[in-house]
Amino acid sequence: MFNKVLIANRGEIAVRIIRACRELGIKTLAVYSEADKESLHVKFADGAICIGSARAVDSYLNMINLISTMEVADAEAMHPGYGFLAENAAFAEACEKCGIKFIGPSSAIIKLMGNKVQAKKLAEGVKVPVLQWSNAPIETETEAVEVAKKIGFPVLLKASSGGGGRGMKLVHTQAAMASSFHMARREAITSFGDGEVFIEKYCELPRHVEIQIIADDAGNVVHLGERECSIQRRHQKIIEESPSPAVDAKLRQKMGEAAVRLAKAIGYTNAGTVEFLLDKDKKFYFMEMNPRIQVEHPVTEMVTGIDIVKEQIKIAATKKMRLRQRNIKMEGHSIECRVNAEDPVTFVPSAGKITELVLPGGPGVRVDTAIYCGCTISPHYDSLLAKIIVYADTREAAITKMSMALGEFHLKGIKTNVPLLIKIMKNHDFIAGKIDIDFLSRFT
Ligand code: MV4
Repeated sequence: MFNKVLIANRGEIAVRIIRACRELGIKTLAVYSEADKESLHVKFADGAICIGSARAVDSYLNMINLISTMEVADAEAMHPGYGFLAENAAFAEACEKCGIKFIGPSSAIIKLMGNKVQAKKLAEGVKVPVLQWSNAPIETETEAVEVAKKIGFPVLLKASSGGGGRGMKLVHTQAAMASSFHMARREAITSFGDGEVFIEKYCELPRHVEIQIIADDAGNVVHLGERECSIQRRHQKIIEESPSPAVDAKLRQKMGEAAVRLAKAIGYTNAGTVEFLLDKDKKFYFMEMNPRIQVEHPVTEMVTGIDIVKEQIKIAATKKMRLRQRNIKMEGHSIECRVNAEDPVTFVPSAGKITELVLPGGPGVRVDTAIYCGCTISPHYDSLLAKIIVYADTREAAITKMSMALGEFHLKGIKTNVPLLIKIMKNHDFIAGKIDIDFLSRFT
């Protein structure tokens, strides 16, 4: 096992990783920006080193400072969490070259999955369903029109190096294609430094359902079932649950096996998530693979009893895991609500000092957070304050428990989206499990 792990992140996920390390008997080294001197992850870790100023590019995204900190402090491994450098192939490669274990898949896998055209081809190769597409990058507007006519409008233009919904253009008619094509290409160059785009059949009002997988270096791959993540705004999820109200045991097995096939085909290691769209006919289509721990991992932990972060660290250290598919059982129902520092109506971020704080608790209530009474929420980072996760026998009981937990949440000093979350828990479509990726835009 590792002696010391550096946590290249902040906030609740840094605290989550420190807890996993401590259980495994590993020393933890936090890094922090000048804005985070008083942060909980700094107080929790065995040691902490300042790596730069408040702006993320100067600190949490500063690869040179991070690598030299690991060298100086003698950390053998680094956990990137999510966001920041978690999916940066160059950073993973730099760690590999310096003999520092990056806790996640190899840089080659991160690079491979970063290209959505390659990822789709690999998925198709192992019979994982994909939406009808151009089968290759699109080079000219003439080609774009031809392909779109063959597939049938509406279609989506997507950037090969995009992902997470960035760099997509919906095209309804042939007349709109030329300008959309050039716009998509230009945006892809500015945002990702890569103008490659492709075309995909547009899927209307799908659900976002993703499969958690875990793989070791000995070729063992398991899936931990699905998460329903349809309740989102501008690709920021706010409520996730497991199991999905749309997925039964048979569909779960099909989606799980598809995710495992893809992971095996590319020699994936460590934890990962295979993202699917699920259409109204309950047909599923591969979208992308996320090579990182995700914000919403706790709902899977609650229904499977598996500590995914500990598994990540154990696999990185020993190359092996003890998980086998036949031993993995999903039981009960879990829901996560993301409490954000933002206006519940306008979604404008809110920064400042938390002057009063009471967190919910009781049986089946878990709160993953790095906030405390008296702490200051900086405007420099994302607005996630806390994740409230509940566990109960049934979905209905989980919704009741979440309503109670949200009611207990009391915070003064900044605005939060808790009033919005409380409203959603009372919504009849939500209660009936009738949700899709446009739920929130209809709701607000
Ligand atoms: C789509 C789609 C509809 N049709 N592809 C956005 C995230 C990225 N992983 C894929 N995304 C989408 N791809 C086709 N062919 C709709 C979305 C989409 C979406 C997907 C999941 C969760 C939220 C979303 C919000 C808007 C659009």
